[in-house]
Amino acid sequence: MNTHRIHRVAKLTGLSKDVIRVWERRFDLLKPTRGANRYRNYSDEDVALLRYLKEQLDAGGSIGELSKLGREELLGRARASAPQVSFVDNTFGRLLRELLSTLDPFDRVTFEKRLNGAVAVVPFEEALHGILLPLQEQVGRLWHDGHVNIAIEHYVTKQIQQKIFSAMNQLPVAEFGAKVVVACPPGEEHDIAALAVAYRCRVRGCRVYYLGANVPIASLANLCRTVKPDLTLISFPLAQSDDKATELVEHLTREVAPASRVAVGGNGALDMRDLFEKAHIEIVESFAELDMMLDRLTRQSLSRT
Ligand code: B12
Repeated sequence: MNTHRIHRVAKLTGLSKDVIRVWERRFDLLKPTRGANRYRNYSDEDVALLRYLKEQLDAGGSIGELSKLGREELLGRARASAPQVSFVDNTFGRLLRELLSTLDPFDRVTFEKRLNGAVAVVPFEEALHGILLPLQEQVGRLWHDGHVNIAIEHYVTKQIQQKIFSAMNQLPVAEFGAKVVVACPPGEEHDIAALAVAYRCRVRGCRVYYLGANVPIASLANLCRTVKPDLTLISFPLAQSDDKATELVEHLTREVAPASRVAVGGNGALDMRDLFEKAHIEIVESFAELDMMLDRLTRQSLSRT
Protein backbone atom coordinates (compact mmCIF):
# COMPACT_ATOMS: atom_id res chain seq x y z
CA MET A 1 0.00 0.00 0.00
CA ASN A 2 1.40 3.43 -0.94
CA THR A 3 1.37 6.37 1.42
CA HIS A 4 0.92 9.98 0.30
CA ARG A 5 1.51 13.38 1.88
CA ILE A 6 -1.30 15.92 1.94
CA HIS A 7 -0.44 17.97 -1.15
CA ARG A 8 -0.24 14.80 -3.21
CA VAL A 9 -3.63 13.73 -1.84
CA ALA A 10 -4.98 17.16 -2.80
CA LYS A 11 -3.61 16.68 -6.31
CA LEU A 12 -4.93 13.13 -6.65
CA THR A 13 -8.43 14.00 -5.41
CA GLY A 14 -9.01 17.55 -6.63
CA LEU A 15 -9.80 18.66 -3.04
CA SER A 16 -7.90 21.48 -1.36
CA LYS A 17 -5.56 20.72 1.54
CA ASP A 18 -7.77 22.85 3.80
CA VAL A 19 -10.86 20.84 2.95
CA ILE A 20 -9.02 17.58 3.60
CA ARG A 21 -7.83 18.85 7.00
CA VAL A 22 -11.29 20.08 7.98
CA TRP A 23 -12.96 16.81 6.99
CA GLU A 24 -10.32 14.90 8.88
CA ARG A 25 -11.01 16.91 12.04
CA ARG A 26 -14.79 16.84 11.75
CA PHE A 27 -15.56 13.36 10.49
CA ASP A 28 -13.96 10.11 11.54
CA LEU A 29 -13.36 8.98 7.94
CA LEU A 30 -9.65 9.27 7.26
CA LYS A 31 -6.91 7.26 8.92
CA PRO A 32 -3.61 9.01 8.21
CA THR A 33 -0.53 7.74 10.04
CA ARG A 34 2.31 9.95 11.21
CA GLY A 35 5.78 9.49 9.66
CA ALA A 36 9.01 9.97 11.63
CA ASN A 37 8.93 13.63 10.57
CA ARG A 38 5.39 14.00 12.06
CA TYR A 39 3.82 14.61 8.63
CA ARG A 40 0.52 12.86 8.02
CA ASN A 41 0.72 9.93 5.58
CA TYR A 42 -2.52 9.01 3.83
CA SER A 43 -3.12 5.54 2.38
CA ASP A 44 -4.44 4.58 -1.09
CA GLU A 45 -7.75 3.82 0.67
CA ASP A 46 -7.92 7.36 2.06
CA VAL A 47 -7.35 8.68 -1.46
CA ALA A 48 -10.04 6.39 -2.93
CA LEU A 49 -12.49 7.49 -0.24
CA LEU A 50 -11.81 11.20 -0.80
CA ARG A 51 -12.16 10.77 -4.56
CA TYR A 52 -15.51 9.11 -4.05
CA LEU A 53 -16.65 11.91 -1.72
CA LYS A 54 -15.59 14.52 -4.27
CA GLU A 55 -17.53 12.75 -7.04
CA GLN A 56 -20.62 12.57 -4.83
CA LEU A 57 -20.39 16.25 -3.86
CA ASP A 58 -19.95 17.23 -7.53
CA ALA A 59 -23.12 15.24 -8.23
CA GLY A 60 -25.03 17.23 -5.56
CA GLY A 61 -24.45 15.10 -2.42
CA SER A 62 -23.84 16.65 1.01
CA ILE A 63 -20.76 15.89 3.11
CA GLY A 64 -22.87 15.84 6.29
CA GLU A 65 -25.07 13.03 4.91
CA LEU A 66 -22.24 11.13 3.27
CA SER A 67 -20.07 11.18 6.39
CA LYS A 68 -22.86 9.45 8.35
CA LEU A 69 -22.32 6.34 6.19
CA GLY A 70 -18.93 5.79 7.83
CA ARG A 71 -15.55 4.82 6.42
CA GLU A 72 -16.18 1.14 5.61
CA GLU A 73 -19.48 1.74 3.79
CA LEU A 74 -17.97 4.63 1.82
CA LEU A 75 -14.95 2.53 0.87
CA GLY A 76 -17.25 -0.27 -0.31
CA ARG A 77 -19.20 2.21 -2.46
CA ALA A 78 -15.94 3.71 -3.79
CA ARG A 79 -14.75 0.25 -4.85
CA ALA A 80 -18.07 -0.55 -6.52
CA SER A 81 -18.05 2.70 -8.46
CA ALA A 82 -14.39 2.47 -9.58
CA PRO A 83 -14.10 2.56 -13.38
CA GLN A 84 -13.63 -0.81 -15.09
CA VAL A 85 -10.11 -1.40 -16.36
CA SER A 86 -9.66 -1.19 -20.12
CA PHE A 87 -8.89 -4.14 -22.36
CA VAL A 88 -5.24 -3.10 -22.58
CA ASP A 89 -4.91 -2.84 -18.79
CA ASN A 90 -6.49 -6.27 -18.57
CA THR A 91 -4.02 -7.75 -21.01
CA PHE A 92 -1.06 -6.27 -19.17
CA GLY A 93 -2.66 -7.14 -15.83
CA ARG A 94 -2.80 -10.82 -16.80
CA LEU A 95 0.79 -10.72 -18.03
CA LEU A 96 1.94 -9.08 -14.80
CA ARG A 97 0.19 -11.73 -12.72
CA GLU A 98 1.83 -14.47 -14.79
CA LEU A 99 5.24 -12.87 -14.38
CA LEU A 100 4.85 -12.47 -10.64
CA SER A 101 3.69 -16.08 -10.29
CA THR A 102 7.07 -17.24 -11.68
CA LEU A 103 8.92 -15.65 -8.76
CA ASP A 104 7.76 -18.07 -6.07
CA PRO A 105 8.77 -20.79 -6.72
CA PHE A 106 11.37 -19.03 -8.85
CA ASP A 107 11.25 -20.06 -12.52
CA ARG A 108 13.77 -17.88 -14.37
CA VAL A 109 13.23 -19.43 -17.80
CA THR A 110 9.48 -18.86 -17.86
CA PHE A 111 9.89 -15.34 -16.41
CA GLU A 112 12.40 -14.30 -19.08
CA LYS A 113 10.53 -15.97 -21.94
CA ARG A 114 7.25 -14.26 -20.99
CA LEU A 115 8.86 -10.86 -20.37
CA ASN A 116 11.05 -10.90 -23.51
CA GLY A 117 8.14 -12.12 -25.62
CA ALA A 118 5.82 -9.37 -24.39
CA VAL A 119 8.33 -6.53 -24.67
CA ALA A 120 9.25 -7.61 -28.21
CA VAL A 121 5.72 -7.28 -29.58
CA VAL A 122 4.59 -4.00 -27.97
CA PRO A 123 5.94 -0.53 -28.96
CA PHE A 124 8.65 0.15 -26.38
CA GLU A 125 7.13 3.23 -24.73
CA GLU A 126 3.90 1.31 -24.24
CA ALA A 127 5.84 -1.65 -22.81
CA LEU A 128 7.77 0.71 -20.53
CA HIS A 129 4.72 2.36 -18.97
CA GLY A 130 2.34 -0.62 -19.27
CA ILE A 131 4.61 -3.53 -18.30
CA LEU A 132 8.08 -2.62 -17.02
CA LEU A 133 7.30 0.20 -14.57
CA PRO A 134 4.23 -1.55 -13.10
CA LEU A 135 6.27 -4.77 -12.80
CA GLN A 136 8.95 -2.85 -10.90
CA GLU A 137 6.38 -1.35 -8.61
CA GLN A 138 4.70 -4.68 -7.92
CA VAL A 139 7.84 -6.68 -7.30
CA GLY A 140 9.16 -3.93 -5.04
CA ARG A 141 5.88 -4.01 -3.17
CA LEU A 142 6.11 -7.80 -2.76
CA TRP A 143 9.56 -7.30 -1.25
CA HIS A 144 8.41 -4.46 1.02
CA ASP A 145 5.58 -6.72 2.23
CA GLY A 146 7.96 -9.65 2.85
CA HIS A 147 6.61 -11.90 0.06
CA VAL A 148 9.78 -12.13 -2.06
CA ASN A 149 13.36 -11.83 -0.89
CA ILE A 150 15.65 -8.99 -1.88
CA ALA A 151 17.68 -11.20 -4.26
CA ILE A 152 14.57 -11.85 -6.37
CA GLU A 153 13.68 -8.14 -6.28
CA HIS A 154 17.20 -7.27 -7.47
CA TYR A 155 17.02 -9.90 -10.23
CA VAL A 156 13.74 -8.50 -11.58
CA THR A 157 14.98 -4.89 -11.24
CA LYS A 158 18.08 -5.78 -13.29
CA GLN A 159 15.94 -7.48 -15.95
CA ILE A 160 13.87 -4.31 -16.23
CA GLN A 161 16.93 -2.07 -16.36
CA GLN A 162 18.47 -4.25 -19.08
CA LYS A 163 15.37 -3.84 -21.23
CA ILE A 164 15.42 -0.05 -20.90
CA PHE A 165 19.18 0.21 -21.52
CA SER A 166 18.94 -2.07 -24.52
CA ALA A 167 16.08 0.02 -26.01
CA MET A 168 18.19 3.15 -25.42
CA ASN A 169 21.21 1.57 -27.08
CA GLN A 170 19.23 0.91 -30.22
CA LEU A 171 18.73 4.64 -30.69
CA PRO A 172 21.37 6.51 -32.68
CA VAL A 173 23.96 8.33 -30.55
CA ALA A 174 22.65 11.88 -30.24
CA GLU A 175 25.23 14.43 -31.35
CA PHE A 176 23.25 17.65 -31.48
CA GLY A 177 20.05 17.87 -29.38
CA ALA A 178 19.61 19.57 -26.01
CA LYS A 179 22.00 18.31 -23.32
CA VAL A 180 20.20 16.74 -20.37
CA VAL A 181 21.73 15.26 -17.22
CA VAL A 182 19.53 12.75 -15.36
CA ALA A 183 20.36 11.64 -11.81
CA CYS A 184 19.03 10.54 -8.44
CA PRO A 185 20.06 12.46 -5.31
CA PRO A 186 22.40 11.08 -2.63
CA GLY A 187 20.96 8.06 -0.82
CA GLU A 188 18.30 7.45 -3.44
CA GLU A 189 18.37 3.86 -4.72
CA HIS A 190 15.02 3.95 -6.55
CA ASP A 191 16.45 4.56 -10.00
CA ILE A 192 13.98 3.03 -12.43
CA ALA A 193 11.99 6.23 -12.85
CA ALA A 194 15.22 8.14 -13.58
CA LEU A 195 16.05 5.56 -16.21
CA ALA A 196 12.59 5.93 -17.74
CA VAL A 197 13.12 9.71 -17.77
CA ALA A 198 16.50 9.24 -19.48
CA TYR A 199 14.89 7.01 -22.11
CA ARG A 200 12.17 9.60 -22.69
CA CYS A 201 14.82 12.30 -23.23
CA ARG A 202 16.83 10.05 -25.59
CA VAL A 203 13.77 9.21 -27.67
CA ARG A 204 13.11 12.92 -28.06
CA GLY A 205 16.60 13.47 -29.47
CA CYS A 206 18.40 14.85 -26.41
CA ARG A 207 22.04 14.22 -25.59
CA VAL A 208 21.57 12.39 -22.30
CA TYR A 209 24.05 11.97 -19.46
CA TYR A 210 22.41 9.30 -17.32
CA LEU A 211 24.05 9.01 -13.90
CA GLY A 212 21.58 6.71 -12.11
CA ALA A 213 21.18 6.16 -8.36
CA ASN A 214 22.76 7.91 -5.40
CA VAL A 215 24.79 10.75 -6.98
CA PRO A 216 26.66 13.07 -4.58
CA ILE A 217 25.72 16.69 -5.21
CA ALA A 218 29.36 17.81 -5.45
CA SER A 219 30.00 15.29 -8.27
CA LEU A 220 26.81 16.29 -10.03
CA ALA A 221 27.83 19.95 -9.85
CA ASN A 222 31.28 19.08 -11.18
CA LEU A 223 29.83 17.27 -14.16
CA CYS A 224 27.45 20.15 -14.85
CA ARG A 225 30.30 22.65 -14.87
CA THR A 226 32.12 20.48 -17.44
CA VAL A 227 29.19 19.48 -19.64
CA LYS A 228 27.13 22.69 -19.37
CA PRO A 229 23.76 20.93 -19.78
CA ASP A 230 20.62 22.71 -20.92
CA LEU A 231 18.76 20.89 -18.14
CA THR A 232 19.52 18.71 -15.13
CA LEU A 233 16.66 16.45 -14.11
CA ILE A 234 16.71 14.91 -10.65
CA SER A 235 14.38 12.08 -9.72
CA PHE A 236 13.09 11.97 -6.14
CA PRO A 237 10.94 8.88 -5.54
CA LEU A 238 11.70 9.04 -1.79
CA ALA A 239 10.51 11.88 0.40
CA GLN A 240 13.42 13.06 2.55
CA SER A 241 13.17 14.12 6.19
CA ASP A 242 12.84 17.89 6.70
CA ASP A 243 16.45 18.43 7.75
CA LYS A 244 17.87 16.36 4.93
CA ALA A 245 15.56 17.97 2.38
CA THR A 246 16.55 21.48 3.48
CA GLU A 247 20.24 20.62 3.30
CA LEU A 248 19.83 18.99 -0.11
CA VAL A 249 17.95 21.93 -1.58
CA GLU A 250 20.61 24.30 -0.24
CA HIS A 251 23.34 22.21 -1.89
CA LEU A 252 21.48 22.06 -5.17
CA THR A 253 20.92 25.81 -5.15
CA ARG A 254 24.49 26.63 -4.22
CA GLU A 255 26.35 24.07 -6.33
CA VAL A 256 24.29 22.79 -9.25
CA ALA A 257 21.93 25.66 -10.09
CA PRO A 258 24.75 28.07 -11.06
CA ALA A 259 25.93 25.50 -13.64
CA SER A 260 22.61 24.28 -15.04
CA ARG A 261 18.88 24.80 -15.09
CA VAL A 262 17.57 22.26 -12.57
CA ALA A 263 14.20 20.51 -12.45
CA VAL A 264 13.01 17.77 -10.12
CA GLY A 265 10.32 15.11 -10.42
CA GLY A 266 8.86 12.11 -8.59
CA ASN A 267 6.60 11.58 -5.61
CA GLY A 268 9.30 12.68 -3.17
CA ALA A 269 9.76 15.94 -5.06
CA LEU A 270 6.03 16.58 -4.92
CA ASP A 271 6.14 16.00 -1.17
CA MET A 272 8.95 18.54 -0.85
CA ARG A 273 7.24 20.99 -3.18
CA ASP A 274 7.32 23.94 -0.76
CA LEU A 275 11.07 23.75 -0.33
CA PHE A 276 11.74 23.49 -4.06
CA GLU A 277 9.36 26.31 -4.85
CA LYS A 278 11.04 28.56 -2.30
CA ALA A 279 14.39 27.79 -3.91
CA HIS A 280 12.92 28.47 -7.41
CA ILE A 281 13.69 24.91 -8.52
CA GLU A 282 11.21 23.74 -11.13
CA ILE A 283 9.01 20.73 -10.43
CA VAL A 284 8.05 18.42 -13.31
CA GLU A 285 4.73 16.92 -12.31
CA SER A 286 4.38 14.18 -14.92
CA PHE A 287 5.84 12.58 -17.99
CA ALA A 288 3.42 14.63 -20.12
CA GLU A 289 4.86 17.81 -18.59
CA LEU A 290 8.36 16.48 -19.18
CA ASP A 291 7.53 15.96 -22.86
CA MET A 292 6.43 19.60 -23.17
CA MET A 293 9.59 20.78 -21.46
CA LEU A 294 11.72 18.67 -23.81
CA ASP A 295 9.87 19.97 -26.87
CA ARG A 296 10.62 23.54 -25.82
CA LEU A 297 14.28 22.68 -25.16
CA THR A 298 14.58 20.99 -28.55
CA ARG A 299 13.09 24.01 -30.32
CA GLN A 300 15.53 26.29 -28.47
CA SER A 301 18.52 24.10 -29.29
CA LEU A 302 17.46 23.93 -32.98
CA SER A 303 17.13 27.71 -33.17
CA ARG A 304 20.69 28.03 -31.82
CA THR A 305 22.18 25.84 -34.60
C1 B12 B 1 10.91 -1.06 -6.06
C2 B12 B 1 10.99 -0.35 -4.72
C3 B12 B 1 12.20 -0.45 -4.07
C4 B12 B 1 13.44 -1.09 -4.67
C5 B12 B 1 14.09 -0.08 -5.64
C6 B12 B 1 14.80 -0.77 -6.83
C7 B12 B 1 15.35 0.24 -7.80
N1 B12 B 1 16.55 0.00 -8.25
O1 B12 B 1 14.72 1.21 -8.16
C8 B12 B 1 14.32 -1.35 -3.41
C9 B12 B 1 14.03 -2.76 -2.94
C10 B12 B 1 15.82 -1.19 -3.56
C11 B12 B 1 13.70 -0.34 -2.42
C12 B12 B 1 14.35 0.09 -1.30
C13 B12 B 1 13.79 0.95 -0.37
N2 B12 B 1 12.53 1.46 -0.38
CO1 B12 B 1 11.31 1.24 -1.84
N3 B12 B 1 9.93 1.02 -3.04
C14 B12 B 1 9.88 0.38 -4.16
C15 B12 B 1 8.44 0.50 -4.72
C16 B12 B 1 7.68 -0.81 -4.46
C17 B12 B 1 8.37 0.79 -6.19
C18 B12 B 1 9.24 1.96 -6.62
C19 B12 B 1 9.35 1.95 -8.11
O2 B12 B 1 10.37 1.64 -8.70
N4 B12 B 1 8.24 2.25 -8.75
C20 B12 B 1 8.18 2.37 -10.18
C21 B12 B 1 8.76 3.72 -10.53
C22 B12 B 1 8.71 3.95 -12.01
O3 B12 B 1 7.91 4.66 -9.88
P1 B12 B 1 8.44 5.82 -8.94
O4 B12 B 1 9.87 5.62 -8.56
O5 B12 B 1 7.45 6.10 -7.89
O6 B12 B 1 8.39 7.04 -9.96
C23 B12 B 1 7.16 7.46 -10.51
C24 B12 B 1 6.91 8.91 -10.18
O7 B12 B 1 7.43 9.26 -8.89
C25 B12 B 1 7.52 9.63 -11.33
N5 B12 B 1 8.88 10.10 -11.26
C26 B12 B 1 9.93 9.73 -10.49
N6 B12 B 1 10.99 10.48 -10.76
C27 B12 B 1 10.64 11.36 -11.73
C28 B12 B 1 11.35 12.36 -12.36
C29 B12 B 1 10.71 13.13 -13.34
C30 B12 B 1 11.48 14.20 -14.02
C31 B12 B 1 9.36 12.84 -13.69
C32 B12 B 1 8.69 13.61 -14.75
C33 B12 B 1 8.64 11.85 -13.05
C34 B12 B 1 9.30 11.12 -12.06
O8 B12 B 1 7.48 8.75 -12.40
C35 B12 B 1 7.32 7.40 -12.02
C36 B12 B 1 6.15 6.81 -12.76
O9 B12 B 1 4.95 7.38 -12.42
C37 B12 B 1 7.85 1.69 -3.89
C38 B12 B 1 6.34 1.61 -3.59
C39 B12 B 1 5.53 2.02 -4.76
N7 B12 B 1 4.49 1.27 -4.99
O10 B12 B 1 5.83 2.99 -5.43
C40 B12 B 1 8.66 1.63 -2.62
C41 B12 B 1 8.95 2.91 -1.87
C42 B12 B 1 9.33 4.01 -2.84
N8 B12 B 1 10.12 2.52 -1.07
C43 B12 B 1 10.09 3.02 0.13
C44 B12 B 1 11.08 2.78 1.11
C45 B12 B 1 10.77 3.31 2.51
C46 B12 B 1 12.26 2.07 0.82
C47 B12 B 1 13.42 1.78 1.79
C48 B12 B 1 13.82 2.91 2.73
C49 B12 B 1 13.04 0.52 2.55
C50 B12 B 1 14.05 0.05 3.57
N9 B12 B 1 13.52 -0.09 4.77
O11 B12 B 1 15.21 -0.17 3.30
C51 B12 B 1 14.55 1.43 0.82
C52 B12 B 1 15.27 2.73 0.45
C53 B12 B 1 16.43 2.58 -0.47
C54 B12 B 1 17.00 3.94 -0.78
N10 B12 B 1 17.87 4.45 0.08
O12 B12 B 1 16.63 4.55 -1.74
C55 B12 B 1 8.86 3.89 0.35
C56 B12 B 1 9.14 5.37 0.30
C57 B12 B 1 8.33 6.11 1.34
C58 B12 B 1 8.42 7.60 1.21
N11 B12 B 1 7.62 8.24 2.01
O13 B12 B 1 9.12 8.19 0.45
C59 B12 B 1 7.90 3.37 -0.78
C60 B12 B 1 6.92 4.41 -1.33
C61 B12 B 1 7.14 2.18 -0.18
C62 B12 B 1 6.20 2.59 0.95
N12 B12 B 1 4.94 2.79 0.68
O14 B12 B 1 6.59 2.73 2.07
N13 B12 B 1 12.45 0.06 -2.82
